[in-house]
Amino acid sequence: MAGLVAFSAAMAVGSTAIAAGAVINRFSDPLRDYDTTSAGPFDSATARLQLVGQASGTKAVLHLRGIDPSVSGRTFGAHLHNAACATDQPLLSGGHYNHDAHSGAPKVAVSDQTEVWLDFTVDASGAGDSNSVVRFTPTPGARSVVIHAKPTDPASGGAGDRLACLPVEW
Ligand SMILES: [Cu+2]
Repeated sequence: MAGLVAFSAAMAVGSTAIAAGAVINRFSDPLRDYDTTSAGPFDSATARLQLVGQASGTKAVLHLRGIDPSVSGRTFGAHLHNAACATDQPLLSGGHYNHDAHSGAPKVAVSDQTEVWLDFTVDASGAGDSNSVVRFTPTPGARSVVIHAKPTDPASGGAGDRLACLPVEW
């Protein structure tokens, strides 16, 4: 752990000044439904995403409410995606936000440290919460938190069909 702390401190030296614990951005809105022709568990759900600056990167915190409790106990994939969120347009959100790709790294790895993965499990009240800590600050843009039908496969980052999204832009 001591090594990890030292590494974090070293990383912070070269990064832009974002005060540790400062909320970079907070987004709260009803989810946009990707399939308005059929009923789904997220049709009445709302979501809130907070991005909090930390010494070595960002903590992303996701809260969902109003999910159909019939899916209680199920885990759904959720990720920060590159592009905008709009009703009935599941492909508009593009691929996953991957910081290797955004920073021009020679090799783009797929993991919960290069991307923002926010899988959550629905409780009996229809709520779901998750958070993720990454060692980067996502670059600004009009982006989406996309909710998927399945948990995230840690090898591929895939999580099945896109069900709904939360628009986020900073
Ligand atoms: Cu995704």
